[in-house]
Amino acid sequence: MKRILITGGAGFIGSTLANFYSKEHKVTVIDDLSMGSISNLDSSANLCFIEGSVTDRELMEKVLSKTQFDYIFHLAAIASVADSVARPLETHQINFDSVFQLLELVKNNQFELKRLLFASSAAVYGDEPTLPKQEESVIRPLTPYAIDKFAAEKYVVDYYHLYGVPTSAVRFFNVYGPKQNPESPYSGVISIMMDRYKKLLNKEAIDFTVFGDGTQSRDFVFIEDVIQALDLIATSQDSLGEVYNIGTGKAINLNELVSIVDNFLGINLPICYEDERSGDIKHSLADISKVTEIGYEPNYTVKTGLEKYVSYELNNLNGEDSKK
Ligand code: UD2
Repeated sequence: MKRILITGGAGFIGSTLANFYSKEHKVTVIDDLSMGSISNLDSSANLCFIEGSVTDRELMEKVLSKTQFDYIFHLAAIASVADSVARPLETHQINFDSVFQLLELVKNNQFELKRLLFASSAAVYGDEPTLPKQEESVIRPLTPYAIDKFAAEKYVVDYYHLYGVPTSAVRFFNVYGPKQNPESPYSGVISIMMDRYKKLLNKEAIDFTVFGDGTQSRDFVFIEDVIQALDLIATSQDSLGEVYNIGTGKAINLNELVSIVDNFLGINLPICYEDERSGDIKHSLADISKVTEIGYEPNYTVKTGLEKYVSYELNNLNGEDSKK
């Protein structure tokens, strides 16, 4: 039984990872519940939840000096680019300082650790247009969020090369799936779209706002494939001190997304087209050859992933109805 620490473990990706590992392993989750929710976590005797911030040095020191972990996934972050532009200093403390502090605490306290895995972002590539993005492509971080992710990622891999702390980093492309929070206008576009479909099925008058003409494309990767990639990277020896793109290697535009779900449900989601968002990039696509070399293979196309996600949401809707 492995001992696993997941920071940000009540959020979308973190909670899915925590639920996956807690079936067979001991999982500790630290989360300040700023975006995540305890209800995302399965109730399991293997799961221990600590409410707190990764910036709280005393708390982190206590946790890391008490238990020797096998794996640490550092997913806690303020994931909103817009928030980082509005509050660069505050978000820097969470998106960068907490990582640096964690590295030091791990170096001094964790002696059995097999891997510390840090979640970075495709945001580090910025608006340089060459596609697909390879890990060695031009890095052009354009926002405090992207700068912090890139700097933190560099420290993470350097701690392996300089001090032998076993680390890896991943750059998430556009992850989607159940439990993604649609509350902010800057939440993942698929979570917002799904929210609008649910409202439409509940006969609420809504439309889905598309910024631009809907031809912008992204490499949308289903959460289950992300979990597969994280587990492979954490347990591979070849990934020590390395950074990996996590995507599918295929891109799709927003209009196509809507037509997949429209066809699946046999309804038409009303779309309201508005001006393009400033700072939006037109296209994004991952080259996933590096992670493929250690055995990753996406199991979901965007169509099969979306259909699974929609089916999950429909089951939940029916569950809510039958409770009424
Ligand atoms: C993703 C990340 C962001 C950053 C960025 C780096 C998410 C949620 N965001 O932003 O953190 O890493 O990549 O490039 O993963 N859109 C709409 N309607 C909506 C919401 C969004 O049309 O209600 C558009 C949006 O303007 C954009 C596209 O959908 O063109 C995708 O938006 P997103 O926020 O899901 O993801 P992205 O790639 O802009």
